[in-house]
Amino acid sequence: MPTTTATPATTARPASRRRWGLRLIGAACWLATVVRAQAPPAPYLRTPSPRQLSWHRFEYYAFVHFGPNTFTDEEWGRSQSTPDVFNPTALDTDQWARSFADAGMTAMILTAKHHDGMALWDTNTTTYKIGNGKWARSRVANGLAADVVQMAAESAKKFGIKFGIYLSPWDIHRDPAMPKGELAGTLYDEPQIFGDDSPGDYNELYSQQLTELLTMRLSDGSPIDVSELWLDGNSGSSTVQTFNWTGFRDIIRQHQPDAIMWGHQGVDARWVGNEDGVTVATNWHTISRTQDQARYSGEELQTGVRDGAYWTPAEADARLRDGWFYHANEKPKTADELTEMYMQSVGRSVNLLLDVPPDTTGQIVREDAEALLQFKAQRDAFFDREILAPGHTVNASSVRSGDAARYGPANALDTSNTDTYWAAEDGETTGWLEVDLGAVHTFDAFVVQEHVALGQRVGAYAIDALVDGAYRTLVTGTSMGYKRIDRLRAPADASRVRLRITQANATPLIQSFQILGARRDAA
Ligand code: FUL
Repeated sequence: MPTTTATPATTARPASRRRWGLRLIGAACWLATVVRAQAPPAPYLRTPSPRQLSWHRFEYYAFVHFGPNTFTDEEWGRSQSTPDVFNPTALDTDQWARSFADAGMTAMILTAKHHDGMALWDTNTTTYKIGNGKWARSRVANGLAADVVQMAAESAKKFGIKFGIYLSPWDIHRDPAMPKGELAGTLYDEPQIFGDDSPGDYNELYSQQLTELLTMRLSDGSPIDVSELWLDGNSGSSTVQTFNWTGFRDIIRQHQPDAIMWGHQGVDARWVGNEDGVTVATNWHTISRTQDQARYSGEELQTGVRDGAYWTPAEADARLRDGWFYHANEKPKTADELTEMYMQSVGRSVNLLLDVPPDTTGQIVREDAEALLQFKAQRDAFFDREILAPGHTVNASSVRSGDAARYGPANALDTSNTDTYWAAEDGETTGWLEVDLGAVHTFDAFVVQEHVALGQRVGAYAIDALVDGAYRTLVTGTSMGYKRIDRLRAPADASRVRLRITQANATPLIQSFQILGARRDAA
């Protein structure tokens, strides 16, 4: 092999040029380090869309089941009543919205159409709408509003809460398997197109209903703002109808791009698998099936799928009373019962949708509004005991790039900022942060949050307290996710507390860590 001889130009490179070369390489390395530290950690697998991220923060909101069933004292009316049945004596949607806002709820979702098919808004898709009933006709004749969906949307806006719509895909009114003898020969005897796949089929009707609702204008001319579409997966019929979920999603995206599409398993949020407002201890925000695929069981929906293919977090729907619609013989749950429900839904990273049904007057009854307020008082008293403050001394096993300002553990104590978090060094999947409380404190609960904007990573964590000179484990948890509330069976006393991430599939990013209890010196 011929040997190569260095050319004079290379060997005779002046020393100053070599120095400059070295300096340049050094500067490039420094710049690379700075750039790496400046760039946030890479997202881990699935992450929430911006609409899902803001929906996670809604946490707790109201379901409003209102319609013909309210007046017939049923849960599943069989589409046998004419719209005259809808006759609230003192409808007040402002009272609904005010009650929910006062109760600390962030939104309300109204049944624009339940399974019976009667529309609560002024639709062109069917004669089976409250607008054709005596109540609405008399209101309109007197210059009063009679479109309940529009009225409720306006009230939500007025009281600063979000507004969502339940539009039942299963529509008994159009279902040939559900006889409607009472309506035969009336204006409401409409074609039975549910389960038909010919042109003009039910998917078209449903799409039109969605379009009408999502493009509705409020009475001041402003467009309706819809935060969530609840596309119930239930049916009590033998008729098989294949829903055009993709088409429905496209309509929702086109008209209300920020709205969450809720269904059995998606698109944006999934059912939690039961109607009790609770989930199991391990609950992942991801699953691996779409709305078009075979249905997961209730148990599977509760748990979700770790590292699943889609970010489809769970929402737990539940009732304040026994039924979804108002029945005079039922009682609301107590504040204690609601707190338990909340801890097993919101406290396990799942949103809580609590049904509060108006009665036949068209208002939320006083005992329900009071139950909600008592529950709020209990919740506020529980959370309003935050011991940690940004000033506390906090250390961590490691900090990403050693950049304490951007990624240090003090970020986790600043609960007001949802953009900052403690990040362990890249590549580390376990680690701890330890807080020095400065003095012995008594505490009984913790709140921890992952920075889910960059994915769900943590699979196991523990919380320890320094008792008599040694660390004792008080809490062990699994999936962390958006928010976990851990309560102790008995209060603990300690001056140092440690959060340990014992398993994660990627470097943990902890958005917040709170300790709840009583300051001993203040007690
Ligand atoms: C279920 C329905 O069948 C109930 O009537 C209620 O609307 C509940 C929220 O969803 O699937």
